[in-house]
Amino acid sequence: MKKKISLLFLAIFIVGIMVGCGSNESMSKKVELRDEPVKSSSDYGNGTGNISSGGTNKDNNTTSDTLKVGFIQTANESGWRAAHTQSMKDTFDTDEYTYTFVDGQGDQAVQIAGMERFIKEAYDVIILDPIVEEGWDDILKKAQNADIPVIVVDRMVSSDSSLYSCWIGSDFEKEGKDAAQWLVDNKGTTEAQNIVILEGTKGASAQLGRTSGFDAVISQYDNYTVLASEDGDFDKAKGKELMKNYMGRFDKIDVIVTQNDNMAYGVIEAINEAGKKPSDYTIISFDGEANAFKEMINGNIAVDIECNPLQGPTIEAVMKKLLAGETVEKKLYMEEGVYPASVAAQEVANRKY
Ligand code: GYE
Repeated sequence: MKKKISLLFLAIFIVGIMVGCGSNESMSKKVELRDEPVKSSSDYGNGTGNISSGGTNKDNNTTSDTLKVGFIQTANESGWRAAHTQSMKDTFDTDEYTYTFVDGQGDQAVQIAGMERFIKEAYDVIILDPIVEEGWDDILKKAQNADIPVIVVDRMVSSDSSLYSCWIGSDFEKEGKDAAQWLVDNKGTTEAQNIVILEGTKGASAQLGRTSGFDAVISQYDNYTVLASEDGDFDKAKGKELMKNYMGRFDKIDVIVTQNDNMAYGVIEAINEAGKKPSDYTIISFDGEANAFKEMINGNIAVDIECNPLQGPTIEAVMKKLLAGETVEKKLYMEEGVYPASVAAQEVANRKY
């Protein structure tokens, strides 16, 4: 009997949710719509001062003659992410567009629900930043059947490229190779070097590319040994825990590769708390946040491989071409560089995120 009653309650609850999904307000409980990024990129580091891309923004414009652009973000896990969200807002939250932002909250199901919503409400364009590469076929087909172009940004989907209009982002494989090449150029090919790697979110393009690119180069040299390469989820606290774990497990660590700056901040804290010095290691990081440049000036990070989050204007230019019926590149890479600590002091003022 008890079981029957609880099943009944469960059924009422599920129907309640489904009915609720019809209205924007209830939908926003699951697919949270946020006008503001929760934090700016400066909130993620150890440094102070607001160095986010800034810009003036207005409330959502909902007149029918503006182009409806829906953007689905991954989450708000890093300074890089905050800068990316801000760049999109600066570009699209203007009089020219009706701009709706969905915070994916690190959950692919929330992202898919966001896509469903934009399809149902007949948006003109959907911009998707997929948390992981797998699992997009069905919803992309749905968007295609509804004739809504989907621009995939930052991370990639593994779906057939006929299912979306184009992709704009970073060459993660190259970033991984650049990191390893810098290491080989600076630490040589004879002295034994033990490496630990802190990987980003499993299955995310940035994790996959940075891991395989680094491995492709470093595996050619016998003096480099990867002791461990484990998941830190692009998260500062998880990165810190993982670094503590590595220090407990391995006696001799020479090189630490953290697949984003956020995890590097956690790594630095873990090393300091263990009574050691970050400068005793070669720490390689990715993203190129201003806070990481400050850490390079402090001697705590050796090199940062840039990953450019300021994609809004590039995405807008491609979107306009697409809507004008022009052909666009199926894959478009952002420009980015490699910044060793030696240039950090002269470059830090130029960092926009
Ligand atoms: O490196 C990391 C963020 O997908 C390139 O995601 C992006 C990565 C970036 O959380 O900081």
